Amino acid sequence: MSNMFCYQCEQAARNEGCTSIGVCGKQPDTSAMQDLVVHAVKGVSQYAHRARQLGARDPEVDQAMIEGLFTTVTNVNFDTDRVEQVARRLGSAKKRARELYEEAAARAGQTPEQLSGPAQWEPAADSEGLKRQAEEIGIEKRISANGEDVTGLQELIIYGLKGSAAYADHARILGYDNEENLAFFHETLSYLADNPQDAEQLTSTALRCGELNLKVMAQLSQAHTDTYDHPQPTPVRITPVKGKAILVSGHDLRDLELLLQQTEGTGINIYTHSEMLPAHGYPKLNKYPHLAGNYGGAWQDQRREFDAFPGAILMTTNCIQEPKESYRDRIFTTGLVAWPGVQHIGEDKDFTPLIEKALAQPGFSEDGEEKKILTGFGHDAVLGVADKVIDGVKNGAIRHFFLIGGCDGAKSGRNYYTEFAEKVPEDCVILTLACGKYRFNKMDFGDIGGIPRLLDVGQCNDAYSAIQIASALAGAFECEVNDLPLSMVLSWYEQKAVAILLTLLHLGIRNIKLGPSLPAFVTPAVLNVLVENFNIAPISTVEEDMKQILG
Ligand code: SF4
Ligand code: SF3
Repeated sequence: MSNMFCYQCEQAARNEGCTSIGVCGKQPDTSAMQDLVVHAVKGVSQYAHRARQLGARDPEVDQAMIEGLFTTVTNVNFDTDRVEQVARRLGSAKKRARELYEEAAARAGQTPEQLSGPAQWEPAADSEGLKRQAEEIGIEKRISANGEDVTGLQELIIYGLKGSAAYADHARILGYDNEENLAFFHETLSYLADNPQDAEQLTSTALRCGELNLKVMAQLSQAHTDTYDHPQPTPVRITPVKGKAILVSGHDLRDLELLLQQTEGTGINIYTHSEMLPAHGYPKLNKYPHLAGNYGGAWQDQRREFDAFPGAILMTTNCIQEPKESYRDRIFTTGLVAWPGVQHIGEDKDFTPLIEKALAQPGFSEDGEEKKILTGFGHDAVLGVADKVIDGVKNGAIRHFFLIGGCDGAKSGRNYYTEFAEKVPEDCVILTLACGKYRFNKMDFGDIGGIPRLLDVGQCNDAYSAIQIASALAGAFECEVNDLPLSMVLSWYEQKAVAILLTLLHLGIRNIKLGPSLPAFVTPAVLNVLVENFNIAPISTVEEDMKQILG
């Protein structure tokens, strides 16, 4: 057995799995503790699912499950001690869920089931004990017992749930919860706890996770638009403004809002980084005059860019990389993100240490030359000009739509997406979302009859908006989404992308092109099923793919 085994993201070593240290920087101890967290979450859900069926639930149990899953998403938490705390909290949540179940069963006059598997797990007294427990339940153990196909399918489901848990957590932070969605999380985790073997059933459950993710993304979209209004097309400055500065990365709009409030009148300018860019499109965030602009590119460039940033930095979610010494004392984490030794802003969201750090830094000494890009093309904004778009298609001004979206990453093969965007013919429109857009979002694509050729729909979770746009177009043309002049050329990196992919498959979307490489946990047998049913294909060359799409 290797020191660790993880193959949940696109960076998996040799496209097989990381076995001595994560390519992302995850250490074996952290990896083991994360395996244990996933195991513990399953145990919690075995009880919580049964309790729910008898009408009993506890928000703290639900929260522990959601946060447990989110903690193990790629590039979120690298701090073994913190992950251990999460595991221990899940131990308590399991105890609570068990009581809930047993009390509810007693009320209903039933004898509670004696549950086996993860439900039996009790946290060991010390870290070493936890590590030994983790060794017993690692992925490699399951591969030897269940084979690669079944394990891969089980993991596909877990990764989809992890992605959805991240979105559910963002919604929950804004006060949006959904009983039906939580019930599905518990039910599916409880199903996995039974170590299911039927490949067909596992595949259909994975697609049901896609359906769950659609609902969760819809809820998050509503949370965002209810709280911050519908995004509007908004020019965003991408060059610095003279003065003190804080850079905010990740996906959590609430953290950004709180920071904007706490920095009002301090003279500090706030810049968005990576997945925070779409925040500028929301009227109730953009109203703050000190939300000055967007800085840098996607997550994998952060070590160079944070180094050069003359202020303090806040990571609200993934993707964090190992901080360089040069900025280790001016980067902060909050929420579920953590890196050992990096200062963490707790649940009180008192950003004072971050603000003080920013004030002690030099800030930008002068204004950069003014340059702007556009964001804020959520479904409300795009559907607001639907008539124009539909006319454009009918009169031949718009030939085709390309959704070029997804995660960015470090692999050189990702140049494909830059090149693809460059080669999209001038009578075609590009929709984009998530952090993959940084490969091309500073290029000038011009417009077609006043409609910009590049429409930034938002964060990865705004795949919901893209789906709304596609459905509305299909409605207008009285056809299926698959029959629209629309092609999806997607890039994946972490588990939110897995969840979104499952959503698209659940919706029956065919002909997706996926890169830069296919997931290591999708075995050839499983891939065959996906190809047969959905004609999903790995990206090849830009020329070939473009020719195939446009005929
Ligand atoms: Fe490797 Fe990705 Fe797992 Fe990190 S998250 S250890 S890079 S497979
Ligand atoms: Fe990017 Fe990490 Fe996935 Fe929300 S920030 S998309 S990779």
